[in-house]
Amino acid sequence: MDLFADERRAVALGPGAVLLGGFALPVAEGLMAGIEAVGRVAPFRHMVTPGGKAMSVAMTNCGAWGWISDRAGYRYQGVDPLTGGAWPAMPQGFETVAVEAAAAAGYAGFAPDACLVNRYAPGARMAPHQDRDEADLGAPIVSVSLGLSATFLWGGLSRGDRLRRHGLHHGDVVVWGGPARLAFHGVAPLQPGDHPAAGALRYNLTFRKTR
Ligand code: MD3
Ligand code: FE
Repeated sequence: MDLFADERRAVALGPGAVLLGGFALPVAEGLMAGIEAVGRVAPFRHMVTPGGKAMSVAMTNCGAWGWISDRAGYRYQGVDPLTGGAWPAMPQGFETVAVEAAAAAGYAGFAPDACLVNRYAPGARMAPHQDRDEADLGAPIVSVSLGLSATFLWGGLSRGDRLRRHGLHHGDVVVWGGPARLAFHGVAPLQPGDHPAAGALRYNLTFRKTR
């Protein structure tokens, strides 16, 4: 099935970064149901940074590996520290939309083994950072935005590089690979709102190949 219908926009945000506007809209309802199912097994929680502060974004994971942060640092692990059990498997439709988006952006054969699920309430933000805890930096990261819109910030390979802003909306997918893979990026504080599918919240799925 080709989800990349003609009316959807593919925009190069910059070298290696491809925005597939609305790519996940046809499956958004199923993704929302999957997020709810994941949250029942591995509850959303506010992880603590190595510096000891709780993150404003609530997180959980699905797939074989999950990203966690605590006083000891950042890492992927196969066991949820909150429950002591494995992370839930990726729900129906998660892997398919990520693999199809990657292929549409030129990355055939993307095989994600982790999906980090971020939940933003009004005021939640993500400070600019690099995603570099994955062993295979040749694989892209695929992000899917759901619910309220957010202002995404992204810069260059150095922390000091100027940040550009881009709105990310319900159903948007971005594939970050090649020269964009190690770009600094973050999310501005979420503005209050009411979304038909997500109420006062924004969700973001990031699919990663960690090994
Ligand atoms: C650019 N999440 O989970 S998604 C993260 O909206 C994260 O929750 C944000 O940054 C969010 O690590 C942004 C867009 C994104 C994800 C990964 C990237 C952009 C990226 C990796 C490299 C470069
Ligand atoms: Fe990130």
